[in-house]
Amino acid sequence: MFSSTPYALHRRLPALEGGHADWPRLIQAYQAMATIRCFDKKAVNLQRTGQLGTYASCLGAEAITVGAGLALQDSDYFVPYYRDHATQHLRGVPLYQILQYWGGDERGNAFPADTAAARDLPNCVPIASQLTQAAGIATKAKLRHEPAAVLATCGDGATSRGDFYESLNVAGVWQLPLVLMVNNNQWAISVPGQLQTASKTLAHKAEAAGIEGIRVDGNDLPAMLDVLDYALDKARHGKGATLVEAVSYRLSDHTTADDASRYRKASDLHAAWQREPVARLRQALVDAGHWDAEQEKDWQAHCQQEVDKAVKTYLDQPPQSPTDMFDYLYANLPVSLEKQRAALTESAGGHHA
Ligand SMILES: Cc1ncc(C[n+]2csc(CCOP(=O)(O)OP(=O)(O)O)c2C)c(N)n1
Ligand SMILES: [Mg+2]
Repeated sequence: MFSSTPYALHRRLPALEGGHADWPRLIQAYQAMATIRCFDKKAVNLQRTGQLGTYASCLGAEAITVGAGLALQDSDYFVPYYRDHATQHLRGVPLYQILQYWGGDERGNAFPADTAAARDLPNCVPIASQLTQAAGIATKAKLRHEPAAVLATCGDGATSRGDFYESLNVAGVWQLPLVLMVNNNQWAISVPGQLQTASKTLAHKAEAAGIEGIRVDGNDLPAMLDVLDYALDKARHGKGATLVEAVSYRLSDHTTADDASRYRKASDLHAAWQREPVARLRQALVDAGHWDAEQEKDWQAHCQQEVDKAVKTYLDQPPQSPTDMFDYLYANLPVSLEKQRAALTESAGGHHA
């Protein structure tokens, strides 16, 4: 059971005390982390070979994004940012749809209706704007007395935006069932943490809003589960909002459109790899006798198969209709766009309309 020491970094690894660990859940978490790492590598390769658009890697964020997926319940709401591929997948979005989204295809955002993802929002490109939307969903959940939590995520750079402070403020004053989780991966594109804020930690930003702020080692999956289980449960039971700062390190470029070697020291990157989350959890499972080399080999083969299947499904999709850019934007199209849609349909000779 997690109990918060204000702003101390919560950690569980490398030592996992045997009796208290939920081994089946940790194994499931490790498998999901290995799957998303395999997916991530393939997605970057697809972009490099012209088969995917610009892609934001989640390398180094696996414990955060998988922790979120496992701590959320189906009746909760998830409001993601663009490095949350594993959470989306665990909520029910197939991997091929995640590729579709990053391939610029709106159909990737039509999450399957029979999954938890159906209540979630798609990615929001303007930094931090998703947080005010999450506060709105949390307000709805509270007014309707739903026993549900809203989890919204963002990066460290997003915490400098007005939307972030507005969301925190309203979460505090209205006691919203909101958990706001920051993936502090130390960089906002080329801006390092020390140029982002003079705040002692990002979790301290909760203080002015009158809500609880917790710092957790974002490379430590069991610690992530402790904190998210606690904060989401608190939200579901009407006990208020939490700001979670998950401290990680972005092991990738910002996106495939970036080259981090131009501003990040190779020695910093090398040091960060020593703390990376996937190997850390695997080692803890192996040390405790809950994972071995054979299971690892089988699971890696399974991951590769799943990812290859997803890539094939993605590449085999018929092209999207050009009218999708209108049809996925509004429930009722404004008159001016009706005209543009009709003109497009006409110029396309009626194809795909
Ligand atoms: C309002 C707004 N300003 C600028 C951008 C361009 N932009 C995209 S990602 C990014 C950095 C965000 O950094 P952070 O919040 O730390 O998230 P990370 O990418 O590190 O996970 C910026 C400035 C944007 N998308 N929206
Ligand atoms: Mg960042």
